Amino acid sequence: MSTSVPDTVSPTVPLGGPTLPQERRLVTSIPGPRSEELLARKAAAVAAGVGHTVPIQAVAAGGGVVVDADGNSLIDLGSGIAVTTLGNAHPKVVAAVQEQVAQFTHTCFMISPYESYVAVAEALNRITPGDFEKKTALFNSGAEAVENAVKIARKYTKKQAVVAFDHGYHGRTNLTMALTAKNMPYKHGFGPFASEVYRAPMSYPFRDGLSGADAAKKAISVIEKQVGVDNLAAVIIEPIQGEGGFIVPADGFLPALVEWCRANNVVFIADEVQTGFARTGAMFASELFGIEPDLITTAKGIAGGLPLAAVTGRAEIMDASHAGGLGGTYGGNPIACAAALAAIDAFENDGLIERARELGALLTERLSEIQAADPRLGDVRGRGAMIAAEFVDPTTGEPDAALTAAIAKACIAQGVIVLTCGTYGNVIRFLPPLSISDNLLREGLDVVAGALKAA
Ligand code: PLZ
Repeated sequence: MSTSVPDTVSPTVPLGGPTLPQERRLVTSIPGPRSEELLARKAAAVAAGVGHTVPIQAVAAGGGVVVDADGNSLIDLGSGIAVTTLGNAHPKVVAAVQEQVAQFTHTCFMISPYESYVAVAEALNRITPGDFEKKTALFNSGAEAVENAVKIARKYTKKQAVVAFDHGYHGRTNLTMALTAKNMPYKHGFGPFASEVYRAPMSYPFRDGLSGADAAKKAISVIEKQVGVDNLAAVIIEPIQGEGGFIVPADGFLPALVEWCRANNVVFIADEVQTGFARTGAMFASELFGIEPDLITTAKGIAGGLPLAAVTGRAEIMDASHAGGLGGTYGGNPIACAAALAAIDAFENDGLIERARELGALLTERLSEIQAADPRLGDVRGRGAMIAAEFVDPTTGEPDAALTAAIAKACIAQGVIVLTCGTYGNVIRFLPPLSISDNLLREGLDVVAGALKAA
């Protein structure tokens, strides 16, 4: 079943959802006057540290577009950083939220439990990889899920150290800043960071040229020599790194790490906050590498845009905490849970995994064409609707962050939302909503190709 939205042009701009005209439409320059007005208010009222990539005032979004207050319609190739995988204001999510919000908005699950939280836990236990008994706990953000996965792993193993990887990203709270590799903008000046966090080398085939087995050997040697298995509670890794540059590890790297963890009483945590829920052409990216993590952290795509996050994993590990040891006021909020149940229903039943693969094929084919004609595009990689282009100086292979920034800026000015990423800032990542039409995606990629040529 295809979930692509027809490229219909309707004369009106409804309040949101997939009935928006599916077109790139620029009626002012970006930002237009109404967006400028909001950005001036933002500068005066919002803390300077909170940045923005696209200088618009968003008023509606759906299908494959974001519409601004000036009437511009931008092609969305970012999904609000891999969140609106289903499509913005997806009708199933809208209906579920509307029904729940009129029933009750909050009781606190730790005070008076309700059914939807339990149903989300049951669904996650069922759809995450691994045919073993699982349990789930719900939280509010990806970072909070990661924090709790580490707490749980420490409690279970009675050990303290945690290993994260070069180029890894796990959040902006104190522990997750420590786990995150990149200094600017995430960590600079915000220390001291949490202790007992160590870093191992990642498999990065485009830059290290190592096989998965050799890269794993190198990482394991660093861990054994610098941390020691008797101190190590958990290894945490994104199966495909997100913020770090959509780095896909070489075949065999992840299975070797999982096997080593299992042999050494180390909890293997897959951070699937960015890769989860059909994004990579599988329900979870772990499946693409044939691994069954002990714990999986999820967020972003889980609830169609509402804030929700989860830790799911082996029951004996998840149950290691004393009663009352896990929780939070809002974790598993009933509105977010209603949205998640609707979203998971769509992920399972509306052909979205298939759609992610189709979009991945389209992205890869077009970007490979561009690469064949222009050696500044050094690498095209990713899976499903999570594809990246890494830009380099063709003579030295050095990362070209300036070129990357210029392309992204030109795309946004022409009404195409693209996001950059990568430790070296030289990667453009494509994370379209799965509700985008083929034609809109093609048009967006044409704009990217033009921007590269002009840069
Ligand atoms: N783990 C793998 O990708 C969030 C960060 C955007 P939160 N990635 C987007 C930014 O600049 O802050 C992310 C992730 C992975 C954890 C997180 C953290 O998720 O919901 O942002 O806390």
